Amino acid sequence: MTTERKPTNCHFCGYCCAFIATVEDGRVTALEPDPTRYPYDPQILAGCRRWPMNLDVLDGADRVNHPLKRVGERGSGQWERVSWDEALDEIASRLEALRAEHGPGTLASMIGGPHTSFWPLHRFMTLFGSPNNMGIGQICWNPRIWMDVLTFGWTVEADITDETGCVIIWGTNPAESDNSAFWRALLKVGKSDVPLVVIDPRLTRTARAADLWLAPRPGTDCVLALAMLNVVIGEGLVDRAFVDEWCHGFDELAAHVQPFTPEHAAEVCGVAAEDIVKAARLFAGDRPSALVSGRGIDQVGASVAPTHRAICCLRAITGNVDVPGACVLAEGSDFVAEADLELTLEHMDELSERCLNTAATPLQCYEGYRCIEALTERFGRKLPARYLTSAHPDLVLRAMETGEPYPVRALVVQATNPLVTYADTHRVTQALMGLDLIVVLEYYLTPTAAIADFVLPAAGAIERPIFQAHGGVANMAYGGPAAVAPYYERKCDYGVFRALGQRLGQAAEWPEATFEEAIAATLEPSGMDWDTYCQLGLCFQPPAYRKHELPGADGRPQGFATATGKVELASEALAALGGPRLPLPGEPRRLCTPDFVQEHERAGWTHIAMNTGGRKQPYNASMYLNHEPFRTKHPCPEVEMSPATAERLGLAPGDCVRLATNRGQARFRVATITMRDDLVNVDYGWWHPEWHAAAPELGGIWESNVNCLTACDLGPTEPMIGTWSYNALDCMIRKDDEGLSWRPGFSEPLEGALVEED
Ligand SMILES: Nc1nc2c(c(=O)[nH]1)N[C@H]1C(S)=C(S)[C@@H](COP(=O)(O)OP(=O)(O)OC[C@H]3O[C@@H](n4cnc5c(=O)[nH]c(N)nc54)[C@H](O)[C@@H]3O)O[C@H]1N2
Ligand SMILES: Nc1nc2c(c(=O)[nH]1)N[C@H]1C(S)=C(S)[C@@H](COP(=O)(O)OP(=O)(O)OC[C@H]3O[C@@H](n4cnc5c(=O)[nH]c(N)nc54)[C@H](O)[C@@H]3O)O[C@H]1N2
Ligand code: SF4
Ligand SMILES: [Mo]
Repeated sequence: MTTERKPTNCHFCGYCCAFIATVEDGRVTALEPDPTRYPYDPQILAGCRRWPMNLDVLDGADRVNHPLKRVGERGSGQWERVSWDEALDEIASRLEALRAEHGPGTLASMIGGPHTSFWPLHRFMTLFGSPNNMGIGQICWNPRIWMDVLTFGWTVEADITDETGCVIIWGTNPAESDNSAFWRALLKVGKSDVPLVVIDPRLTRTARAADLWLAPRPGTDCVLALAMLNVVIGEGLVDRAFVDEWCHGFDELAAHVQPFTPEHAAEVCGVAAEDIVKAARLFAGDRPSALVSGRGIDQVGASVAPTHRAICCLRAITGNVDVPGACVLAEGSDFVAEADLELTLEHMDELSERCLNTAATPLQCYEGYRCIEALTERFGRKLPARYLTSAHPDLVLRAMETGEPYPVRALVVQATNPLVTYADTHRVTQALMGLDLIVVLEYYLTPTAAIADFVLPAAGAIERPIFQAHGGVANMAYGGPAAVAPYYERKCDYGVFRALGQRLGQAAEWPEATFEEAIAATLEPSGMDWDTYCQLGLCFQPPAYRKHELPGADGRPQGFATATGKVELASEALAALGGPRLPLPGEPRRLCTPDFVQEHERAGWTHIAMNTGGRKQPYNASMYLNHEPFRTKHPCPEVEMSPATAERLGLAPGDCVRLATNRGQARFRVATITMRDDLVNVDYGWWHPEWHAAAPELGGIWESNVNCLTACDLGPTEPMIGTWSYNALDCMIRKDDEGLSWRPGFSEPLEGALVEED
């Protein structure tokens, strides 16, 4: 027997902590934190409940270990084990035939959160000729990235240091979502005399650490931010020197925010006017101020872009741009940019021609990308292209449903479980059930995998190398090597797309035989080799501050990578794409039509405001529900509300309720917490991994899956990016006497479990 100690990384969250694996004859027998490599933080590890599961996941009884091919009806749960060659040969030939019949756009893809590297899939899609990659861009990452780049010429990151004089945490709850150095830094701020302001309708653990907690009505943050601008300008708290020299459109902005008084905002947002004034004064104080925002304002539909724009303006006019203690503009990467790895730029014209977004979302499409990239490119930076052009699910689903403007007949799903995590489960399921070919790369037989034609076994952390680069918007990548070769017949995602690409005439564009070699080639321009990367776990250059003051080619300060060279308070770039120069709030999304509300009210339901998906440890979206210790401790999908709201609805903690919208229904258990009244906050991601994966149960997705209620259709979405809403929604609610079929730990479906909704 040979025993080795191998460096490797956990990848149960984006933090990718460093570990050492004890490997005996190719199998990992133990895992311990590695203090010699990045990232290592004993406090994070002590607070993390997930990493001890690594060995269970690595060799879990429910893992998919061999390629599976569907033999019965779609979703019937009848599989045949096939070899990789059989699977890849057949997938390639079916894709080739579909492309010949319908054109390259006929292949769509879906991805999820940052579980793995997605550029290999995107390179495959580019070379296949399809722009139809769907993902989480519009609702998770893009709104902030786009608005930062439009306003400042690149993305900004909060820079919380000893110099920081105030921190605002806006619509994010790192206490549950980000067990990292950042959450620990916030706890320190909370305990110091530096004021911490948290803006969240719920009194989260993050909000508990705050000196000032604002609990606005969901979706009204744009008005709140405009009112803060009104206070800063009205009270003369503006950083005059920065504004005069470096901001474009200040007078226009000043006139624009005049009607947005704190009193007006108090009415709209349901927050005391004094608190709005207080927050604005704190942020505009003498010392640098940092601001971090999150999903709470990323997923509010039409208001998302203007909210981010207003926040950008707030940073700018208070002089909190690229200075220590406030925020720092990231640098472009020294390693190969994601846009180059995807090969998207070389194929822009043909992709753009087939792009469904162009007419619908003028920023989130290849034309929009081109306009903005022309600005950032002057500074030698390339934005990741596929995320920022990702296809709108409403349009791709429509092309699946109707064949218009061309038929989308095939789908590759990588590291996502769209039957649970994408909006409008009924629609997604129906559209996918009608496809000719679905290929799912997974760890498990999820509900989505259950309706595939092929389920391909994906190698996970520890058995594949990791290169986490956040789309390359900063000069930072981290990760390390695999400790072992993939178990059973699992393959690294890269290997799957390369092998498929080779079968479809892409061989020349996949020169590196392994993901390891591909990472080494990616790192090369930075001067770091693979061995050094593995040893350090990190490739990073810290960004400089005040980069706009550095001399450009003509010896004058280089300014910002925008059309005017300044911070664009009034956005010329948005205006050029047909958008608004200045931020104005949009209408919230309504999921219940007036008729639907009336009819349900007559039957004893109550209409109420709804948020979904506030993060909770230890779960992640639809993952880890198959881990018995977690389920025993956190057995039920919950709907949170304030005690006063529960009383008004005649509910008590532990009661079961049914929620409904025009799209569908789902059931949850009531929990009461301190939060805004007349609002419910609903868990997302719930299914029963221990139930039958096959249709019609599909692992219980019809029971407590909040995305049975949501929608992604264009129209009520944000007009430039296409962001749909998971927050600032509405639903009908009533007590449900049937109870939940959820039990602590695992159980078979109960008699009467909700299979399809009534
Ligand atoms: N209602 C509502 N819906 C939401 C949200 C919300 O707040 N409310 N949030 C949205 C957001 S921000 C996001 S990011 C998405 C997240 O949505 P998803 O990313 O779809 O969520 P997960 O459940 O984490 O799904 C990951 C799946 O990928 C598999 N997987 C994990 N790692 C790998 C890997 O390395 N390779 C492969 N091939 N498979 C892997 C897992 O087994 C799991 O089934 O959900 C979105 N949907
Ligand atoms: N445990 C766990 N951690 C995760 C994930 C997970 O699924 N589970 N998912 C990962 C992913 S994909 C993402 S994108 C991140 C997201 O991480 P976060 O950005 O922290 O997301 P949430 O926890 O949903 O926090 C959003 C907060 O915004 C509040 N909110 C909702 N609507 C509004 C509004 O209109 N205005 C304001 N001001 N606040 C609002 C909610 O009450 C909630 O507390 O977390 C990551 N980390
Ligand atoms: S789950 Fe995240 S925080 Fe925990 S060990 Fe893994 S990477 Fe680190
Ligand atoms: Mo996300």
